[in-house]
Amino acid sequence: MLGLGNTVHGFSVGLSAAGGIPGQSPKAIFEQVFWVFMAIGTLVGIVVIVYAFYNAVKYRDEDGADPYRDSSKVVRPTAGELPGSSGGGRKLFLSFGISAIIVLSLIVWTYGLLVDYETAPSEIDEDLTVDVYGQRFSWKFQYPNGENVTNELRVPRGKMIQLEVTSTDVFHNFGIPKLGVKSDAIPGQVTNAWFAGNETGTYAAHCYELCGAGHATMDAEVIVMEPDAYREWYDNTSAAGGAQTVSD
Ligand SMILES: [Cu+2]
Repeated sequence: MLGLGNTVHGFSVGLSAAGGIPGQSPKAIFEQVFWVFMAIGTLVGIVVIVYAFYNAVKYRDEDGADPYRDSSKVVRPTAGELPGSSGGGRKLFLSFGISAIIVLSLIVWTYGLLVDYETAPSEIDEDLTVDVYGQRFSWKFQYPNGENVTNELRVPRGKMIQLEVTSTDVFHNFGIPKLGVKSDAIPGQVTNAWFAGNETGTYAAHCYELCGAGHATMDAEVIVMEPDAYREWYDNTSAAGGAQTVSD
């Protein structure tokens, strides 16, 4: 179990490292789970459908040639009886066995990944922890240097960003669909979320908890910037004492 967990951990770190991002992006984890389930589901579906067609053709009714028409010639199993000595028992055992192995492996593997998901990456820069406040009907982002921005979150590309999400009034839910972020915003409670933007650009964030008449307009922009441009912006925010930095 431990060994498997480590393997899984190594695999997902390897995947996200390929994208140039330290730690694991939740989006990458869920995409991995989705594609593995999709592949196995498709494979099992093909096997079942092909086998069903094979049997439908093999045991098809050719006029007059069907021995099962004559019920006196058919030996039917009774309730509670395993299929007879013609290999049916082995078939039953095999299909149950293979199904159990597939399902149990998927459960263990998925839970291994979700444990990783629940653990915040340790490499997050303290500078990149942003407090997110939901309030009817806008989002306030507060940076470690005290800078406050409403409805606009700037982050550097290729870095893991930690969000500490809460609300100042009612339940909200902060989500950035394209970046795989979705987090409850609950008054009196802080919910952690983390993500990384691989490509620069502007992404839409919305509120995903019906919170009143302005819910539909409770949107924000997430701007993924080149790290240098971000650093320049951050160092010149009013809360960082941008004017002083210039006079230094
Ligand atoms: Cu809301």
